[in-house]
Amino acid sequence: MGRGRLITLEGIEGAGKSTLATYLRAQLELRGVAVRLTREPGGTPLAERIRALVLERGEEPVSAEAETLLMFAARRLHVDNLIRPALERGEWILCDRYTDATRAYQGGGRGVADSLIESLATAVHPDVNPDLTLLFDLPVALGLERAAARRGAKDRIGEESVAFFERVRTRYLEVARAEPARVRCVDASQPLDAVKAAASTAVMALLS
Ligand code: T5A
Repeated sequence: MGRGRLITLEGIEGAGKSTLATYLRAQLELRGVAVRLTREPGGTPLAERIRALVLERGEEPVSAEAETLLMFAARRLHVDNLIRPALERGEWILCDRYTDATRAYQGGGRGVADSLIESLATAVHPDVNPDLTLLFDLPVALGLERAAARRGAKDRIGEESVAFFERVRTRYLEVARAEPARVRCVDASQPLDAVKAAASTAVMALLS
């Protein structure tokens, strides 16, 4: 059995990642692929506890660097205990956010140095990088509107300013431009059926 595939889904809040992850899992399963749906921060019991810590609104300040380290601590648990073993069993992983989210949110949004993020990425997952990343891109106002319509209280990062999410979106697009072979940009402002078709085409290409 060959190694599985790691597919990551990225974008600002409300871009449609969770909706598309569920859809793509069903499409792959129809084709007989063993698929695991997971998310970051989180994906394992301990990493989910870090998620709760990093997203909760508490009294104690969380610096951008501390936030970055917590994201990578959760990621290492996720890679060691879920992602790498599943890939080695030949399973495909659909992961709702991965290191590009740290590049976009902590790097673009908060101004954490690229050198810190890239050295942590190399240390934490030198051998586990996405085969394909789907970047669901849409205007910030539309993403925030969709996210607000869907969910209740915002978490600590979700309550950031429009300017913050503009920086996040810009950084995501920079990552896509820098790595066109890995990152497929999907226009997420389209009707859902069109987004599903574009995402599905990109993922199914990995089967051939
Ligand atoms: N974070 C995470 C970091 O800062 N650094 C990191 O390294 C990592 C890994 C948690 C937070 O953590 C931060 C980023 C986040 O702030 P999260 O749990 O992924 O991230 O939370 P959100 O991105 O906030 O998740 P959302 O649920 O808001 O966004 P999704 O999953 O992109 O959107 P989804 O699928 O839930 O869709 C939202 C709504 O829009 C509709 C859906 O039906 C749903 O109602 N929708 C559409 N409607 C019309 N047309 C379309 N094309 C649509 N697509 C979706």
